[in-house]
Order: sequence, then C-alpha cells, then structure tokens
Amino acid sequence: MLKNDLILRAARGEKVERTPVWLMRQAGRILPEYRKVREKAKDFVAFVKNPELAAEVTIQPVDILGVDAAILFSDILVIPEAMGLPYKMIEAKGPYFAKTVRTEKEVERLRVAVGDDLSYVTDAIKLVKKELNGRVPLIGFSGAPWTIFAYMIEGSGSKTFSQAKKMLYTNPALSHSLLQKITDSTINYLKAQVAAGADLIQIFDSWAGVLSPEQYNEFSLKYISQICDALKGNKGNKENIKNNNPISPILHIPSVPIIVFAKDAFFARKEMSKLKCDVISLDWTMDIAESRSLIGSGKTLQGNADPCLLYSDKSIIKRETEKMLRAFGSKRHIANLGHGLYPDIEKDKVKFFIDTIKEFRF
Ligand code: 1CP
Repeated sequence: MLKNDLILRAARGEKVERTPVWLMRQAGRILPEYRKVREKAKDFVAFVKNPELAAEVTIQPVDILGVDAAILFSDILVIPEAMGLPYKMIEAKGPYFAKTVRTEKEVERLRVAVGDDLSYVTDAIKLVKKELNGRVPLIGFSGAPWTIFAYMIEGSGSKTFSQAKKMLYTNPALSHSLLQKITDSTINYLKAQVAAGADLIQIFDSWAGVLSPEQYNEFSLKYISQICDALKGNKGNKENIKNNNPISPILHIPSVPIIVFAKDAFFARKEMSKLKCDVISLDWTMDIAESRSLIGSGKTLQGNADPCLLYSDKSIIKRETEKMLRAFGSKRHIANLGHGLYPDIEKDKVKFFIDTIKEFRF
C-alpha cells in the first residue's frame, strides 16, 4: 500500500488534497549527494548498470527534496544497447554510439530486446520499491520510439537530427521497420518494469519537435499509440502474438497510468488526446488554457514551468509557480517543469519550488 498516492490519483482524475509534484531530472547533478555516488562508478554506463547505486540516487530526491514520486535513475539509451548498439556517455557532451544504423542489413542485425536483457533495470526497481516501502510511487520510463530511432541513426545528440530525418525521407519503409523493432523492444521493457513494480510510466519523446505534424503522426504517434495499447488491456500483445511478432507474452500486468511527454510538439496536442494514456506533459512553450481546450478534460496535464525560472529570486519563483498552479486549476494537474532540471540550478531553489507547490491550496 502506498502512503502517498497523490500522483496516481491525479493521473486517474480522482480527487486530491493538493497538487502533486515531481521533477524531470530530479535524480541528477543538481544534488551534491548524486555527484558523490556517481564517483563510485567507473562511468555513466557502469553507474546505470549498477542496481544498488541506481536505487540509491533514485531515492535521494524523495528524501532531500520531498517530491511526491521517485523516478528510476537510468537512461532511455539502455534500449539501443539491449538491441545491439552500445553507447558511451561523454562528459559534458552527451551520448555517443560507435556503431550507428543506416542500412537494411544493419536494421536486420538488431535484435528485439526482451525484459531479461534489462535485468539490471528491473533489479534496481525491486530495490527501490523495497527501500521506499510505500512512501511514494515509482515512475518507470522509456524513450518514445522516434527519439530512440533518432539517437540510433545519428549516433549522438544533435540540434537537427538531420541524418535521422534523412532516413524518413529517403527510406520510409526501412524507417518503419526499425521503428517497429524499437517499439516491440520498448513494450517488452516497459512490461518488465511494471511487472517489477513501477507504479506509473513516462514516455519521453524529447525530439518530437524536429518533425512536421504529418511526420509526427506517421513516425512517432503511431508507435507511442502501440505502446499505450499494449500496456493497457494488452491489445497490442494479442495482435503481436497473432502476427508472430517477438513480443514477450507477459499477459497479466496491472494497468498503470501512462504519461506522454513530447517536447516541442505543440502541433500534436489534439492528436495526442486520442492516445490511451492518462497524462500529457507540457513544455513551457505550450499555453495552459489552450492545451486544456485542445486536449479536453479526459486527461491529466503535467508541467510546465520553464526550468530557467529556478535561476530567479525566490519571490519570482513563488509568484510564477502560483500563477502556473492557478492556470492549471485544482483538477487533473501534476506539477513539474517543462523539461529536465539543468545541472547548475541551485538545490535550494529547487526545494523552494517544490515547497511552494506543496503549500499552495486553492
Ligand atoms: O553524468 C551525468 O550525470 C549525466 C547526466 C544524465 C543523467 C542524470 C544523463 C545523460 N542521463 C541521466 C539520467 C536520466 N536520463 C534520467 C533519470 C531520472 C531523472 O529524470 O531524474 C532520465 C529520465 C533520462 C532520460 C533521457 N536521457 C532523455 C529523455 C529526457 C530528456 O531529457 O529529454 C534523453 C534525451 C536522454 C539522453 C541523454 N542522457 C544524458 C544526456 C546528457 C542526454 C541528452 C543528450 C542530448 O543532448 O542529446
């Protein structure tokens, strides 16, 4: 039993006493305590693969910042690695893949990941759940297939992801077959996370904003939709079994709330309202009232303060945070930032932002 289930209730549209809050990248470099644990691992990938260390930094923001949920410390890039494309995290630069995928042969060679390939993640989830002992829910996550595809083709981060987009234009059939392999892997992975104890799931589509609305429907939303369907009611599962797809046959996992975060995809908000997800996460460029009217009242909204707000004085943080809470209203809102915390934001300001939300009453 969870002692604090505010986020789960808010996600399902049930009554809450106050707006719940957690922050993207709360388990990260803004905490000196995180940096200390990180030093114990050889590098970022070794850190992610160590369930004890991953569990420790997952719980830190619950103890130190007082957030209403933990998010598993891991990375979206564990999926390419499980499919056969290992990555490195280069300090101050970001991810780097020695091998990328550009040809039919290279797509064929990739495997569909199954839950067991990522047992270091499910082991970390089990440790976190034990250690949390019901204090707050645990959020599991994955990248959206498009965002994972973008890293696998590009081989690193990019401002434009022009190589990944080039593949969409020059070989849409190959693009679809790679996206399908990533989607099947992601479904297996998320099911394993839920089976291990994740209480809700967030899908990060960090590079949604480089696509046109039409491309977004065809190359991203279609696959996010398959993931939502497979996690809810196992519809995708039955279809996959019928079509002999290599999807893992875990049929009985609880149906957990799903949050979809598509950064910069202001153009897709109406389409996203048709997904079988419970929560849509907004970035700070998306007007709150307009988003509510496009998405309707059937979903919870999450977000959407600009992380840079947390560089300001406390009086401004308080004023802007309360303005945001009023704009979302008392129903169906989970407070968060519009994207992850930046590493140089002061921990004290982050705590102040969280406390402002927790103390606010309508
Ligand atoms: O050494 C470090 O500490 C590196 C910083 C770091 C951290 C703390 C990276 C490198 N990843 C993470 C953890 C992480 N990544 C979490 C943990 C939980 C939490 O939010 O607290 C999560 C959810 C992610 C997800 C992730 N990784 C995304 C999606 C969210 C987003 O930020 O848009 C993406 C795009 C990545 C790739 C990635 N990992 C790390 C970096 C620097 C990047 C982005 C690189 C780029 O610019 O393309």
